[in-house]
Amino acid sequence: MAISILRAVMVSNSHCQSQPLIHYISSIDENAKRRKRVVFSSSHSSELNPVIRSSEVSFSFGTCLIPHPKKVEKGGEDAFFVSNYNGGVIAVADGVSGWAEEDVDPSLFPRELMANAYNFVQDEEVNNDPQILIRKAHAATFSTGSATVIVAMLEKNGNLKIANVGDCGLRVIRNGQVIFSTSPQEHYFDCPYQLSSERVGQTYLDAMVSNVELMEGDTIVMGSDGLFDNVFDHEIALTVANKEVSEAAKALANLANSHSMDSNFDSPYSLEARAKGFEAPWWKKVLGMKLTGGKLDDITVVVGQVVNS
Ligand SMILES: [Mn+2]
Repeated sequence: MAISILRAVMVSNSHCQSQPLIHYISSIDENAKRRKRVVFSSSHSSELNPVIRSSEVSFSFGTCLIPHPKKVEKGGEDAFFVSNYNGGVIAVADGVSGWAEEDVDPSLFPRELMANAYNFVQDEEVNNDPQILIRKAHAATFSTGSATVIVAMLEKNGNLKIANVGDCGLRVIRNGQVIFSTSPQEHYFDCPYQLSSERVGQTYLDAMVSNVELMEGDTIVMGSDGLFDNVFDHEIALTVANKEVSEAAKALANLANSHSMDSNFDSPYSLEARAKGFEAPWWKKVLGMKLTGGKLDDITVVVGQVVNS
């Protein structure tokens, strides 16, 4: 992030690579999770009349990460994890690329942050609160750098808790429509709120916190700005429709990747750039063209479908 490149770059490597740098899936027994919880009524404790409680839900996940074409070898500067803890926990962090100018590898901070967050998922003090998870993960991170971060934790009753610092994002899709969207936080164009190793950065207290009641069949899409700067919400809803989660994640990342390299595509990023007063390069203006194009970036996509567990 934080590099406002609006140009087309031809690269041959546009297929999805599933090489997340921090990518954990906890080893909860899937069979145990899938069993319906059956309880017996207290007044008539008869095994012939079990009372089936309203069912519990959890996420089924698909993920895809496509690094920036110039950062393929190192795997890019996004990091993420998914965990099956409780109803499911997902998080994405995006390293601020400006650190490269200070001879700091921008991928170190987000990777350590995600590794720490993963380790704190079951922490008693965290207690299913994504904002506290961000606090503890940030406090335990000693790499130099900074990152935007989003964390979402699903409870088995369907309550999704989200905490977001910066311009990663999350969408909830129900019946083909985006019914919930996080909003990006930024200081100014291309400079998002960010957790940092330095005092100037933001903290968990700056996180935007949201709660959404999810239902079986809902789909959530979490991603870095590389997704949301290149793909509109209506495209996200259309792309995930009727797809299995890993196919949906791959299709979204591929769509973001192709838009990011298309100098004629009027992307969410170019719309925002124009709204903030940025203009097209002189040669485009001479031709009567406006500022367009996708944004080259690391692209991380996590798709979660709410299923009965
Ligand atoms: Mn980014």
